[in-house]
Amino acid sequence: MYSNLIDNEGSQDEFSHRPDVQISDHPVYPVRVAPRLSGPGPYRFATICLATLSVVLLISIIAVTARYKNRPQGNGEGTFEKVKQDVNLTALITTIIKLQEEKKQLQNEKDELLAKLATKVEIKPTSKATPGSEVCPTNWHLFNDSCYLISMETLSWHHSKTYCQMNGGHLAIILTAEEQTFLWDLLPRGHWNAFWFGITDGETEDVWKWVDGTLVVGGFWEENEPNNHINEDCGYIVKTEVLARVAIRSWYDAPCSMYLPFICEKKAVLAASTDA
Ligand SMILES: [Ca+2]
Ligand SMILES: [Ca+2]
Repeated sequence: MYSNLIDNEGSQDEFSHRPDVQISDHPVYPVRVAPRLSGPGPYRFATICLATLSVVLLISIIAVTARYKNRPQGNGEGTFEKVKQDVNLTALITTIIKLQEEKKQLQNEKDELLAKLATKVEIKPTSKATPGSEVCPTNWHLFNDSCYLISMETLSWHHSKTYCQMNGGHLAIILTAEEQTFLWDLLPRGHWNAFWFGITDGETEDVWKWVDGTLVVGGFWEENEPNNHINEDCGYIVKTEVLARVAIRSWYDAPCSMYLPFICEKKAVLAASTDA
């Protein structure tokens, strides 16, 4: 109906069939005809093109989206670099573990060699010893009826204990201020010269015992020691370059696994009689 109303030809026909209207009385205005989408002509062609283009565009978007989703995360080069870094890190960790094992093995071998060496130390009283007097082997120092060795080697507390035992003694047991001062005077000064001696609270925390199993009474601890600061169950004497430090406040506790020189003690022997 609307198409008839706006149809130019149709309008003219209607007026021409009405006797009450003179065509000449009514100027005919040009009427713009609305484009009919379903009709033939360029509009229909454009519509088809537009629809086709939309479908193609839609298919393209779907294809690109699907392809993007199916791609692995990250680009190929980045993934390769990450794998390479992982491999390098694994190799580095393996090397560190291997080196740590070798270090441990070397330390054990060192301890074994030192222990073997200790069994071969010759106990030789000095030739000047008076027959019947107490004497000590070379490099051991006599005090009262004991001999003391200040080691040149460094060992863990437990290995130093074994070393002293294999030399016929034990880690030093220091019972008096005189004995403590005697040993202190033997020790060289240094930045932090520490020496294991025969004291531990390894069995029960804060119950200090000598290596012969007896309880420690008193002692010559530095102020605020022993403090078990980092799980410290073995005792050492320290002598530094600070002259204000004194023998009777020189004990510290430390982790037993530390490698330090140490002090052995054993009974002095009687010099053999030279009488024929
Ligand atoms: Ca402790
Ligand atoms: Ca301590």
